[in-house]
Amino acid sequence: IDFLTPNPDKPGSLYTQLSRSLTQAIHEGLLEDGDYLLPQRELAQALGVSRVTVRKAIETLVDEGLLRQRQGAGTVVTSGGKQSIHKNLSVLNSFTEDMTARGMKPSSEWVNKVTVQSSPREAMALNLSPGARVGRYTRVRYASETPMAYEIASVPGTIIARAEQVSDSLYDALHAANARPVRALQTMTAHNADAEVARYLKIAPGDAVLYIERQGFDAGNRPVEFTRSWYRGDIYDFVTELSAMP
Ligand code: 16G
Repeated sequence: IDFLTPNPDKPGSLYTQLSRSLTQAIHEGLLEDGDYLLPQRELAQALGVSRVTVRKAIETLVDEGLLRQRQGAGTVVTSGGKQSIHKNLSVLNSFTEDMTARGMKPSSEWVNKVTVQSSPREAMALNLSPGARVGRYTRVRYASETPMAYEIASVPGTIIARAEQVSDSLYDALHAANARPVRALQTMTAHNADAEVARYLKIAPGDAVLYIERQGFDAGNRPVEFTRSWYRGDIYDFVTELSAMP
């Protein structure tokens, strides 16, 4: 229970600290759907804080839909609706496959689908000569009704000649062009959403997002995609399976 204990020397009121650490515990799976919290009085005692602090922290999470109070039965964890999406980093899959595997309905809202001269970044990442043509596919990616990521994918014009060839899934279009990525280099960085990204993801400017760049290579080792994605930091998390070197 120590990790939940608020510290008066740290910034933020005790109850916001407590509601934050409870949220984290739910997101990390330490507290799962259906788990009951200790009764408020016992929780307050165990944490060495007042009952008011505990009550306010719980009320905050009830408002956010992470906890529910059951008449006479106490406080239960209900991640309902705002469940985190876990992603296993070691599998090179598409957004469509990723969401389908989780029982959610993937969809996209197209922002832009064009064939243009590559920017220096794109040319560099795709190993093209400066200004060579690329297809640039800009979408807001939805999981069921929730905007999950804003994404700009660039593909060499030599791989996919006409932008209209891409309809729902980019990886399906690459597969059809015999260029589905089999290997990728990916970097992930913590960002704060700028106004544009925030608008597409329906979050507030400054909110946390995971910015991910993927450079995908096909079986012939050709760079076939350079994709920049901004995933919502509040509902999307990556899980990586690690093993010791042989
Ligand atoms: C994922 C990939 C992205 C890829 C897209 C294809 C990450 C960080 N990025 O969003 O690189 O282009 O899937 O998805 O996972 P699609 O086939 O559904 O269009």
